[in-house]
Amino acid sequence: MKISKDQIYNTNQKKITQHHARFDFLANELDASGLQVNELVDKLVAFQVAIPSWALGAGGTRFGRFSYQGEPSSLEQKIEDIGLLHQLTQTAGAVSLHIPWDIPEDTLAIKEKALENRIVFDAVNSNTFQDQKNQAFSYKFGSLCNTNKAVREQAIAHNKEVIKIGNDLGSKSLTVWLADGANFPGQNNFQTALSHTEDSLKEIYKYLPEDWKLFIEYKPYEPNFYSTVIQDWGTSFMLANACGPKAYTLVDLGHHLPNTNIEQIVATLMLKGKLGGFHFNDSKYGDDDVTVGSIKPYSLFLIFNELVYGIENNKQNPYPAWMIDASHNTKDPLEDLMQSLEAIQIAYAKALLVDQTKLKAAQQEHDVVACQEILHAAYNTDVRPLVAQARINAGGAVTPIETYRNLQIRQSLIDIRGKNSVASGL
Ligand code: LRH
Ligand code: MN
Ligand code: MN
Repeated sequence: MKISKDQIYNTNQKKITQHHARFDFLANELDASGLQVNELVDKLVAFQVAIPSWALGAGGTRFGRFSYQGEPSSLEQKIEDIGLLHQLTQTAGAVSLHIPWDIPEDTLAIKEKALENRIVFDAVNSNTFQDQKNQAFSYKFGSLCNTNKAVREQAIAHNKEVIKIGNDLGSKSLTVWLADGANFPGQNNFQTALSHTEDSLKEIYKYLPEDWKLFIEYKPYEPNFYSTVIQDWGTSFMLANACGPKAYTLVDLGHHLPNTNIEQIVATLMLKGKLGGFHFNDSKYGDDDVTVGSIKPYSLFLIFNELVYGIENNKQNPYPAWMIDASHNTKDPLEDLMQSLEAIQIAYAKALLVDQTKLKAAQQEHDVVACQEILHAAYNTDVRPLVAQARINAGGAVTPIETYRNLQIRQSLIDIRGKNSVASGL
């Protein structure tokens, strides 16, 4: 199903007078402080975030999963859902596939479906954290780190296969996240596990097409609760350096121990030109995968402040690949993703407001209070009219969730797909 441009336009008309009043008020203020409002809006229009193929259905925990009606049950339907998100928000122009959860059966048909929905293929994700049917060896005791060479070879072969699938679709990057680790002390030899992982990643790297990137994701714990081989950004960074210039670290916001200074990690990686990819979500305790900006919006702003600084100043760092990596246990996944996209745009817009020249001067003067005031001035600005204006300029909805509800999109999806459809994935 698709939303017509007229439907969006007509719904927008009910909101547009109010929006203009809010936008003009903010634009005047920003203009007075020397900001180029049009440039800000253009930057927001250009900011696109990939939606993972596993985020379109209801997620769950190991205690249960409560399905959501009208869930997409094929990759085609998932791409259609991303198409809907993109029509409403104009921010979700890419999909990130997880293999083998979402193997395209007919590559040409999938490419066509994506094109129809104006969706491009972002990073492809390999999966060596679960055993698949008809697999010769188990990953129970690790994949790329396994002490058994045959297991490592199987995991390397899978990654090569994922690269091949991605290449056929037009992807340009592979994300590797490993669950490899140990549940108990003594189970693994740390050095052996790390060496095997490095050697295996180098094998995968060798197979990477010239214009591809390899993203190495880290995570401190889970599913292994004593140690994880690629536990932190330092390990990922070291492995990326060992692989070569096309390998980068991927930061997932939920993959840090509580109170980790993620913005500092971002700054360090960008300075070294090694921040390749980014997974957005929010977290209270661990890898909670809750809606972006729902728990720590100020942290998200501080992280974006470093991203904006890095994009501006660290030409040695490629433009990062953005993806939402969240799970939807109680909400309509599409509504949840719209909330996440809005939170990302808000944090980005606020970071764009930071007066970098003044901040530098205040830092130079050791004026700590002024430094903090400059960040607060940006953070406390209500930038929602800017974000809405970016959507309007791109042909999206002034208020995406309200429009989605008014147009009764979920009901239409249930009518088409039924109440009991189930999405593949986590
Ligand atoms: C691991 C992870 C990784 C993906 C996804 C399913 O926790 O963040 O990025 O494989 O979850
Ligand atoms: Mn992730
Ligand atoms: Mn995760």
